[in-house]
Amino acid sequence: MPLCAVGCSCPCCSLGAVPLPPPHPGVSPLISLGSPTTTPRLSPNDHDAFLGPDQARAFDQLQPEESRRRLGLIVGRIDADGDGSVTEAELETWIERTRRRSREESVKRGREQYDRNRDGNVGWEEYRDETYGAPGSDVGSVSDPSLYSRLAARDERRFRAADRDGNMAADEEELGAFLHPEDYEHMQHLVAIETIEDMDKDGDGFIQLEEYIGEGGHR
Ligand SMILES: [Ca+2]
Ligand SMILES: [Ca+2]
Ligand SMILES: [Ca+2]
Repeated sequence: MPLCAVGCSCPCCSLGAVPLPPPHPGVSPLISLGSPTTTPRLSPNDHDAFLGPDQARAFDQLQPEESRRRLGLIVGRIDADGDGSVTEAELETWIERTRRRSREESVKRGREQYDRNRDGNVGWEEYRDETYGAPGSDVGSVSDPSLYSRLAARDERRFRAADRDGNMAADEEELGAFLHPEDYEHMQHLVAIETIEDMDKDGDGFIQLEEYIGEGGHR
């Protein structure tokens, strides 16, 4: 997988200190730790995967020199066998570890925010009341109440799908599936449904080319 998109202005693209690899027999390294020779390629969408969302945001605030220095340190950690090159397998391991760490931190924040009675689980009503307000509560500041209730209904559907034991309380694993359904096999059908709902602007149940282009075709 390439690392940087040509022309990307993100500080991550100061990976100019990390040249792309020369042709290599057998396992091809993705990154060689040597003198800069090539403009690296990293899709902006890969920044979160590579750094994790929190660190990616932090890197956005850095001066190019500092981000280059820190990225060099990170690349050294990705190079697990220390041979000076990063292989696809090493990068996959790194990205999976970054995703897992980000998910764990997100779930921890979710529990702190939503588990109001501190029983260790996030009940549906705890989440709903924290996010949308209790039924009948004043939502006067909401400009579109019908949208509000649609979003709540959609969240409830996802919560029920994540709540595998059906007790309407999300333990750590269930909260992970609720907050990050894309990472859970049993949530994939719902991810597909939600994606279609988001893109199917005319509600005919199909995604027309124009609807697709409108959502993601500008990539
Ligand atoms: Ca609770
Ligand atoms: Ca449960
Ligand atoms: Ca449509």
